[in-house]
Amino acid sequence: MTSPNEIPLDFTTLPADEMATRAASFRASMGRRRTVRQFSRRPVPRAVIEDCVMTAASAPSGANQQPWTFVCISDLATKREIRLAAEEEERRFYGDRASAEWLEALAPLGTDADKPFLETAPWLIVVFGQRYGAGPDGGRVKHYYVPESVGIATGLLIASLHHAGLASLTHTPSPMGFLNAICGRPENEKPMILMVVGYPADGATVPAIGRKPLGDVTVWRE
Ligand code: IYR
Repeated sequence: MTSPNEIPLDFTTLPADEMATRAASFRASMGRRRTVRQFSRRPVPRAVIEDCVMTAASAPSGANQQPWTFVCISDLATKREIRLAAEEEERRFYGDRASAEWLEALAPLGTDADKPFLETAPWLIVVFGQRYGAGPDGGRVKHYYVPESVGIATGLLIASLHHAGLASLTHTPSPMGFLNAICGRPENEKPMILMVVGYPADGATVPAIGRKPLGDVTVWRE
C-alpha cells in the first residue's frame, strides 16, 4: 500500500488536573444547552456564523470527503418561503402522516405545525449531505458514511453555536425535499437537518424534560 504524505501532528498533552477541569467545565457548559423554539429577531453577525460553520466543517468524514454543504440564510424572503413550505408539510405530518405512536413520543415537546421561528430567527442553516460527488472528469464519485459524517458535523455545529453564546433548534421538517428548490441545491445533495440559530426570545421557555443519567447511557468493562 502506498502511504500518503504525512506531516507532524500538532497536539498538546495537558496535565491530568487540567484535563479533568476542562472535561468537567465543558460538560457543565454543554449541559446548559437547550433546544430553543422561541427566537428573538436580534441579528447575529455573519462572521460568527462563518466561524461556527467552519468548526462544523472540521468534522471527521468518511475518506475525508467532507460530503456537506451548509446553506446559511438570513434573507427574510427566503426564510419566509421556507416557513411556508415547511408548515405545509408539517400540517400534513401532524394531520395524518404521523402515527399515533410518533405523536405520543413528541407530546412532551409540545410541538405543532406552526413554525414562526423559521422567520423570526436571524439565521437558518440548512445542512445538506452530498450523496455522491463530482470527479475531475465530471463523473460520479461515491461518498462513504454520509449520514454519519453529516451527523458528526452537525453535532460540532450545535456545540460551537452554544459555545459562542447562541441558541439553536435542530429542526427536521418532514419531508424536507422542498429545501433543494428553495436553496438551489443539486439533486445529489439531500437536506438532512435545518438548524435555526439566534438569541432566545425574551422570556423563552423550554420543555421540563431532562437527560438520562450516566448509568442509563453507558456500559463499562474495566
Ligand atoms: N418534524 C416535526 C416533528 C418533530 C420530530 C422530531 I424527531 C422532534 O424532535 C420534534 C418534532 C416538527 O418539527 O414539528
